[in-house]
Formats: sequence, structure tokens, C-alpha cells
Amino acid sequence: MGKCRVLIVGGTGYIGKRIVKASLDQGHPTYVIQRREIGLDIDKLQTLLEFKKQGARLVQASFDDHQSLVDAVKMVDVVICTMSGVHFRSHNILLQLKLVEAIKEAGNVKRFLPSEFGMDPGRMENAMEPGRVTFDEKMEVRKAIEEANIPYTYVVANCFAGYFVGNLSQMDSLIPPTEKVRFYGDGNVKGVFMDEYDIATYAIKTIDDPRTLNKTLYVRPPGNILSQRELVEIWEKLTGKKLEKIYVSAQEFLAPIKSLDFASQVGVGHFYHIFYEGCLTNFEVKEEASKLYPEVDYKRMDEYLKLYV
Ligand code: GNU
Repeated sequence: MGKCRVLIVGGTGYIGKRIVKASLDQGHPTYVIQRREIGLDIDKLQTLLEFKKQGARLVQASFDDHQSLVDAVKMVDVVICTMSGVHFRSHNILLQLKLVEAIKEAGNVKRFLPSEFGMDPGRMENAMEPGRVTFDEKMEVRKAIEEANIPYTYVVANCFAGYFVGNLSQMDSLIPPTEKVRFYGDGNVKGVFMDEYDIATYAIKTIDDPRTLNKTLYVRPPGNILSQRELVEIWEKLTGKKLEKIYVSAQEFLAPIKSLDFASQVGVGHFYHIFYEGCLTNFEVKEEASKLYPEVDYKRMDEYLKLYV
């Protein structure tokens, strides 16, 4: 029995690309959906052709064609879906309900990893509007999976370093500030920050692990449990330059939310829960990725930040 066959839905996306690469790197027969809706998105098409060069098999399908999804799912053992939940890019978490229907009908899937990869939506029932939509939608997908008795693993991957570390967790930017840095509160609340490829490595390691069947896998390696202040100190050490620190209270941070556009309101909510409430680290976890897979030498954030100097 060779390595189980993996189908990635969303393989040209931000985390999806890394999951396709990790699946190939770990020796799985790897299938990637080529959605007809791609149309003239030449970057996505070129990304798919690159995967084909690396040995992946492209499978034509469309979310508007149920049978095409059933046929694609029947080719594999494991399905991984990565749909953007970020509101200033695309946002289509609920599209997964169609994929759940196809997996239910196909009946052959041994593990389904839906599009999670962030905070644990199961712990966000008190999340503020409108950002709570991200979690409500993920919970709706979880409900459909469990009602269909589809074997699953939910991967709670916490903060993508690209969105939270490169910018020292400043909103509306992806690169570090040069003069001043805004601290949320005292800057000492602990978050969890992950290199995107490490998230993908753990996701692929877990797909045939009985220890994570119908469980949530938390990606919370001890070396990457850091506060914003620790991120800034890593950066100051790398650059040899101190940043002016501005301390933003929760009240100041939330005050302008009503004047922002929808996507920004969503972001403010997510940042508030992460950096003022500490929602990523204010609870104990059972299945933790670096404990289950100690062989993974996950990237520390000083290494990650070197690229931005
Ligand atoms: C944060 C963002 C970055 C938004 C999660 C506005 C869901 C999660 C840690 O929506 O992925 O500047 O878990 O100005 O479960 C967005 C996402 C990031 C916030 C990115 C998020 C994290 C959403 C911004 C910004 C960098």
C-alpha cells in the first residue's frame, strides 16, 4: 500500500500552494483541482502547470458541477480544502458545503481537512461583529462534515507569519515599520506565529495519523509562542535599530471600527481577539503538532524575519 493519494482544493492559493508542495515533498500522489472558473487568471494557471512539472496531477472540476467534484474525490484517499477567509482577498468558506456534499456521495474519503488554518472557530462563539462571520462559517462547514460522518481533522494553525510577523503585527501593512511600532496593550499578550510551509508540513503529516482522526490538531510549537514585544525585540536585534513604541489601549484600538470598511472591521476584530484577549494561547491543548511530529524542525521567527531586513 503506497502513500495515500491527496487532492488539494484551492491549490493555487496562499496556503494551498504550500500544501501542494508539502504533499509532493512527502511523497504522496498529489492531485490538484483545476477549477474551470480560473478563466484568465494566468498566475493560477501557471502555478498549476508548475505543479504538473513537479509531478502533481491536475483534475478539472467546477463548484458548479457536482458530478465533477464527486469524480475528482473518487480518485483519492484524502481531501484538503484551502479557501480564503480573508475579507480583502477572496472569501468563500461556505463554498466548501458543495465539496462536503461531493465527499459524502463519493463515500471513499479517509480524511478531510477543511479550510481552517487560523484561530479555533470552536472557541470564538463570543467573537465580535463583523469578524465573527469567519468563525460562524467555519463552524457551519464543521457541522455539515460531522453530520455526514466524514472523517476529518481540523488544523488550527494560528497566525501566518506573512500576515503577522513580517509587519511586526501592524495592520494594513506586510512589511516592518521603520520608525514607530504600535503595541497592542502592553505588547505582552502571547500569540503563535508560523511559517506557512511548516503549517503545510504538519497538515500533510496528520492526514494518515490515527491520533488526529476526528480531532483538532493545534499548531502551537513552544518556540513560536511569542508576544508582539518579543517579535519587535527580535527585529531590533536583527536591524540593530530601536523603534519608537506607541502603546494602543483596547479602547483606542476599537474606537474607529465603525468608520472602517467591512474588510478592515473584520481585521480589527481578529487582531483584537489575538492581541488583546490572547485567544490563541489562553487555553490548554491536547493534540499539538510539534509534540506529535517532533521530527519537524519548524522555522523560528528570528529566521523568518531575516528575509525582511
Ligand atoms: C487574520 C489581516 C491583516 C487583516 C486568523 C487586516 C482568521 C483567523 C490567526 O482578517 O489570515 O494587516 O487566525 O490590515 O482565524 C486577516 C487574517 C489579516 C484578518 C489573515 C486571521 C487570522 C483571520 C492585516 C489587515 C496585515
